[in-house]
Amino acid sequence: MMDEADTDLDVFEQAKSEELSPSGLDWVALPHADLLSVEDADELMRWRAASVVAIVGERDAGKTTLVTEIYERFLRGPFADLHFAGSRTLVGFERRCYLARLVSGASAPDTERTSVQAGLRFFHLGLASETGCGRTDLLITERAGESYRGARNNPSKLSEFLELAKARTVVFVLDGARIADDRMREEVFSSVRALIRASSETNAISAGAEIQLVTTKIDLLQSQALTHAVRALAEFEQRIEGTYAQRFAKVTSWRTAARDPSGGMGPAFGVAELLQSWTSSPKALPASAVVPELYDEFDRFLLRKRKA
Ligand SMILES: Nc1nc2c(ncn2[C@@H]2O[C@H](COP(=O)(O)OP(=O)(O)OP(=O)(O)O)[C@@H](O)[C@H]2O)c(=O)[nH]1
Ligand SMILES: [Mg+2]
Repeated sequence: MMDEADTDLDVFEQAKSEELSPSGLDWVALPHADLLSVEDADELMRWRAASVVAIVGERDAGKTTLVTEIYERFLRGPFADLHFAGSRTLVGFERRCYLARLVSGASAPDTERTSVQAGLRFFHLGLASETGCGRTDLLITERAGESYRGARNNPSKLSEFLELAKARTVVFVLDGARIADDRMREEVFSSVRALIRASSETNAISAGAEIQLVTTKIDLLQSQALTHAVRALAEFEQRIEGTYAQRFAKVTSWRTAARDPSGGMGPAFGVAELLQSWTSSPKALPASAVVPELYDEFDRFLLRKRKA
């Protein structure tokens, strides 16, 4: 029997296989499709008018689940009267959806905790209206809740949160699970109140931005025994809306259950309306943006085009 070392080499076959696997130099690098870095997001905004939605909230508040459930809805077809028109972060969405799917083998849907080390990242969503006219691109932030802890008592830290200055919509997420808990409710309110006050005092958020109070996990606040908690939440929302209505373009409140594990509230409860608001709120210039003096007709044409 001929052993392997004695086998003749077929040079023609070898040449053919080299043709099929060209040298590394000819390979085309595909986009990584994971979440975008700040540089990637800036690059995208240079050629597309994207709106930044900053999602701010404590650890475990339900920030990542809220965003990934929007993507999950689009996998099934149009959602919130909008069509999915593409995403530069498909892999990032898929990775974060994995634990919520049956295929993960988990006994209940879950979301992996966002890593503090990853810093600020962006999900990208391209959306088109059902009528087919007009496309909107959203850049939605992903940052670990732990990162915002330090800023509560130290307003000077807010300038490190680039997303606040860039955002046209700033979502302050209130964890419904903690609002349901008599021992934690006041801490949730005072934490969000402190962040909004500090952002307002330091001009960290553009005056043209919309501020949204979004309570997640509303499925955990449905029991009759928790009507006092829901009342306290409504009072908190009214107080914030009253205090900051003149300071920002809009202050609004929302209740969602992006993923009720019992299924009682249906998928993505309250999320469609929220998504629609992100695609239709007024355009805000970043706090730091200064429009230079415009001299010639081309500059003025650009300005008229932006306003149109
Ligand atoms: N009951 C209920 N649980 C939810 C809902 N949405 C999210 N959760 C759960 O809340 C937990 C935290 O969700 P995440 O989305 O990871 O929270 P996060 O704010 O991104 O947390 P960090 O990444 O640590 O900042 C997960 O176990 C989710 O399954 C909901 O609508 N209802
Ligand atoms: Mg997260």
